[in-house]
Amino acid sequence: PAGTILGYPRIGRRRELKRAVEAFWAGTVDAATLEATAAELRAATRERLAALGLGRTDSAIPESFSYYDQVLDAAVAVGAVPARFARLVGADGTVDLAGYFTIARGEGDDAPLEMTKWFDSNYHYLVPEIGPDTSFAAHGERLVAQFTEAKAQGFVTRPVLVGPVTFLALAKAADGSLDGFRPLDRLADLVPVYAALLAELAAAGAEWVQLNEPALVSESLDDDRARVIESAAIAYDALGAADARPAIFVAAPYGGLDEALPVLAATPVEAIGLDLVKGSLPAALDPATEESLAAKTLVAGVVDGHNIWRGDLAAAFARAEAVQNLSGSVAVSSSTSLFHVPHDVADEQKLDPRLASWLAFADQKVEQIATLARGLREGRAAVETELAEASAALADRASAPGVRVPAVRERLAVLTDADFSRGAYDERVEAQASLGLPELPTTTIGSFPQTGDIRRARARLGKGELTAAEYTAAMRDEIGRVIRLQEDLGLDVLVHGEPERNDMVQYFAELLDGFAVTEHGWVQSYGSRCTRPSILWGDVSRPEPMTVEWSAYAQSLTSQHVKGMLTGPVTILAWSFVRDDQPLGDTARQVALALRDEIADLEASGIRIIQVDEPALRELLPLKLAEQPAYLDWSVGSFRLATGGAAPATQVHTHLCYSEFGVVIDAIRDLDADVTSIEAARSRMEVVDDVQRSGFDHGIGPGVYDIHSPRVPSVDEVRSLLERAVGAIPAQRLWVNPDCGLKTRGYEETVASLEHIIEATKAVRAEISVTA
Ligand code: THG
Ligand code: ZN
Repeated sequence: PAGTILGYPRIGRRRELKRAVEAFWAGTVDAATLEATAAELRAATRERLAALGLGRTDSAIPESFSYYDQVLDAAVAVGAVPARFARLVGADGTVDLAGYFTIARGEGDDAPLEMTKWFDSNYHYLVPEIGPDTSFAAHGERLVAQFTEAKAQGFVTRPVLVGPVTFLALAKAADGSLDGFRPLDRLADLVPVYAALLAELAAAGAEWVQLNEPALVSESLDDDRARVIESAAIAYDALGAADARPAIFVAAPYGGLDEALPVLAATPVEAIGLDLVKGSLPAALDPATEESLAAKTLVAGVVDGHNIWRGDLAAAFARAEAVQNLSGSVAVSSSTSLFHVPHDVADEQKLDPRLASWLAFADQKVEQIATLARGLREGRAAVETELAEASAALADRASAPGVRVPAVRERLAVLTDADFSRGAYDERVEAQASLGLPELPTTTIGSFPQTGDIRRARARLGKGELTAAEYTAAMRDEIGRVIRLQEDLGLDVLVHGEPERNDMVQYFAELLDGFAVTEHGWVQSYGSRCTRPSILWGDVSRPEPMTVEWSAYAQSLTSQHVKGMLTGPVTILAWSFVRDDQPLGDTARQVALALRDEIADLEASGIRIIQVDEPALRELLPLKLAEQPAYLDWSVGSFRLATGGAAPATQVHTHLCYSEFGVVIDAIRDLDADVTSIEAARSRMEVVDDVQRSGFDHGIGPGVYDIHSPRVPSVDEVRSLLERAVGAIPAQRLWVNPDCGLKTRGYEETVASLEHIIEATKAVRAEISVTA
């Protein structure tokens, strides 16, 4: 048995690809230079993976590079370029690098492909647009070139591509498609194109190809699950029957295949990848499935590709051994691609060595896989030392100071239902009347543009070029400017603008006990953008107030209300690497208690409105329906625990990003925030209908300005959005705000947009008072 991985980080150990791609966009390097940087990165990755124990010539190393996104790569490989970008397709049907990035990022009035979350991860992919007339044509040039490049380097690697079922299941119907059309309707047209791609790869000498089909584990797709599974049978029966092709490895990360396993097993594919971290081996298999699986290679995903823990290697070995009962041909693998984790723990010289010994980033995981594969080959005794070392690290972690803090645990143990409730909403509305807010109050989500000056000040603080006092003074200046600007604009509820925050999660992680931050632990979020998730390793508590000084300072500058701004427990978990040794709900409640104390301190300092953001609430929703109620229970519960101590007269706000609210609208209602702001500008207030239909009866601020684009909405545009909202939601409960924070925007468009929002609000207020 060999070891393999489903994929490897592609942005580079020091984000070399990000830098090169952004330089290409800026016009400071040409396409050939970018191609050369990318080729160097791929070459270095292959050498590194071989050095860590993957085979050089047995197709164990995946070609999982992407310049921007693997779903866009698949769209380009099958020629599915939206009509508005037809000009980017050359005479030979290919799209060059510049064109590829244009599809990803848009140009002029041509909007980019939409971006949305990749399964239950923090990665965002580009959504293909497929209509009844979308033409498909095989363009395997890049796949073939990378395989050939590897061969010249002395490797036989394994090309990787998003599979046809997942590609279509993740696509959206192109504009103009008839009602009821689904991209999966085009499966029969797409499969021959995949067959042609396989033929090109076989001709180049590829022995294996990996087709990623995570759609087969999800129960949360737009398409009916039975249809998705049936599509897999059709696609892989057809691809299996193609005469010139490499061996096919279908990988199914992010969960168990469950009822899709017998269907996939019945197709002629040569290998199936099982996620044995999120999923498990089926307890009982029908004889036909047993027989089919016995004839295939089973790729046992026993090393977690989605977290950074070294974990229980002996247990992973036992799981891999169990797979050997199903087939004589087993490979050991990661459960998912490793692109969800940073490169190498060894890069983290400032991390506490004890904590570092509990961790495994991508390179450590590859070593673990190589160890397990050797154990299967040579017997457990051959790897006993490595298994024992991992177990010892695990035991050390369990008993280390800070992992279990009695005072934190005692506080959790005595919580009662009353701690999760703020009392009747109507009574809170009455108590909050003293806030003296106008009808249709205007506000922003929290952050104002992070200027170069702000970022430079933070960088200089880090390098010791600014003292803490100088940094604080610079941030206070900025807060003063932002407060004055909002007063001049005529906003009703002000914010301090969050200049002091590098990131809405990392800021809190750096101030809470139980977290560690990394130096180089970047993971790709989308395109060239990365985040550096903090490591939540121990019991969480708050040594001292985190935001009070900034908020109180801002409040001291104005007679209007300034919102206190916190990040909610679910989002803090979702955007960190979270401990795996206790239920997420327990961890979330610890974070919630720290935030609860912060809210009490904000109240004591005179802050009357406090926003607790939960943009990731939808993001962590499990793919399996059976797991969703428990998730919603702990996630909503932790928000209620964080805010449950706020006085009735304190107005609690929350903010959620993304517009797919249908699914979680009940959960949003259960949060019981007094006011909820949500994205709506891009979905043209459709969300208002969702809100109305659900009977949501608290304050709501559907965003009237799409901050994801530099475009300034006109007064009329905002006014018509507001009129639509006023028609559906009583004016006493309606707030007016942009649809997200302004951090990534420039000042010019921010000011213009806010002016238009305020003018539109005045007009609508006048209309209401006339009709009233
Ligand atoms: N913070 C964290 N995680 C997140 C988001 C966040 N995950 C989901 C969502 N927001 C992802 N969105 C972004 C948006 C912008 C960037 C990254 C993810 C970004 N990153 C900078 C870059 O790559 O150049 C680096 C930022 C930095 O220097 O800290 O712009 O808001 N935790
Ligand atoms: Zn948002």
